[in-house]
Amino acid sequence: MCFPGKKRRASFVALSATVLLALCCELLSPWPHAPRAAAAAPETSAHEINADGSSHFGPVHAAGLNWLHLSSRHGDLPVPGTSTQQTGCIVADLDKDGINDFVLSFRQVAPALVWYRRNNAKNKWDRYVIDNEFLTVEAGGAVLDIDGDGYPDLVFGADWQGGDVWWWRNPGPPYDPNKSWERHLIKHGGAHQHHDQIFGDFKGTGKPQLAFWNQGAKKLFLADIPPDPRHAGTWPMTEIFSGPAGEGRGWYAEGVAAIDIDGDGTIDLLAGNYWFKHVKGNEFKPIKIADFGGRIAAGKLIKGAKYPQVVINSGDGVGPLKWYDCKGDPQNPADWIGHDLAGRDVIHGHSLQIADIDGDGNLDIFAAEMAKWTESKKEPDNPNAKAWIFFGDGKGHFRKEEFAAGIGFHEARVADLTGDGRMDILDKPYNWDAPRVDVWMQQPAGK
Ligand SMILES: [Ca+2]
Ligand SMILES: [Ca+2]
Ligand SMILES: [Ca+2]
Ligand SMILES: [Ca+2]
Repeated sequence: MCFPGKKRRASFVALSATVLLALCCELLSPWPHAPRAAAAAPETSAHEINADGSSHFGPVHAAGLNWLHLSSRHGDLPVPGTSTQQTGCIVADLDKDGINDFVLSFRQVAPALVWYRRNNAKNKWDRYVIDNEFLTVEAGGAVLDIDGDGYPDLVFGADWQGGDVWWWRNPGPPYDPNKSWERHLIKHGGAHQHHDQIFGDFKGTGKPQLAFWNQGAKKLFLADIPPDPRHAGTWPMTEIFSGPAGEGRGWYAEGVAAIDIDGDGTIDLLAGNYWFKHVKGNEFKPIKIADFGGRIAAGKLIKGAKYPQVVINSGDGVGPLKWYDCKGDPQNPADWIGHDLAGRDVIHGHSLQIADIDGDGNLDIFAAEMAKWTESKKEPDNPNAKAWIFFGDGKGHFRKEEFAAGIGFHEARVADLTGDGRMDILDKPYNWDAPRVDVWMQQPAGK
């Protein structure tokens, strides 16, 4: 706002004039100054405030709600690392203190995984390493207490450069910020790339299985957790689907979710543009929901509906953002009716979350675009990338509100990161302005 017409800059330089002007912007802001996670931002994190708000830190009004925008760019959170390719982002209460923490993954240089441990007493996050080594970790990731010791463990897979899928054992407290967790193999070698995993008891065995895409094989696998997983080696796995799943030409199938779609009381797997009805054993019937696949999420967007609704965003491609409703037979693809949300194609819509963001009791949809994905280019591919919240009324109507423009979103998460019951937004861009991590902490109304 203080720099109308100024183009977004890839790097933030420590010009004293910029620091001074940015400080003036802060002082002239009508917002009260809220306490920051870091009292004094280092000089190198001086920022410019652009007309599109892309680097507007501190208290912001967005999508009709009040947020405190914190960023590693502003010294509010520790910098994730040195990798400029940030892949996965997972929210979980890893230390079981009742407040969510989050995990980021990388694929360019070590470390492979870090977690941000919430320290509410100090209103900040501390960065802990999960794996200090270099691994080419892909986007996705899943959380489950795999070894049954009470602490949630983590799963991620290798990208196009590797055939492994790993799990890391949460050691439990006391945590050492520099000590890597035990890493174990779920899948070793074979076809490369594993973008998206999810746990669920899709076979009705009483114990969750791991469903994951293996893009290099163009297949969806289901793996059983072996007894004594710390000493068992790789997991037994079965292919449950093969072929395209709504991806654009030249792209790959992706996206997983889990919900009881047909209301029979058992959890169902959703992947790409399908849901999968369990037949028996390792046999599943794929049922097409949409023409386009990508990021997929599901929930009761319509209160009292017989079946939950499904939302699909464009993921690693360009396509529609639609929610799908079934009033007939969920096993009949023709009974799934799509309704457009964005009013245009969404460009690399790699963020999609369903949550009651404003706390009115009705589920809302958060969806956002990437600003940059081409690694060889310096300038963003999609400089005016948008993030939206679609506020639901619980009856199938959505009010579209812009949340951000000009900020790269990738694998953004909506979760209460502070334990105050209000939904916050977590974003780590893929390679836009990376390394970087941002949090928008939702503030009480009227503040
Ligand atoms: Ca925690
Ligand atoms: Ca565990
Ligand atoms: Ca709501
Ligand atoms: Ca919160």
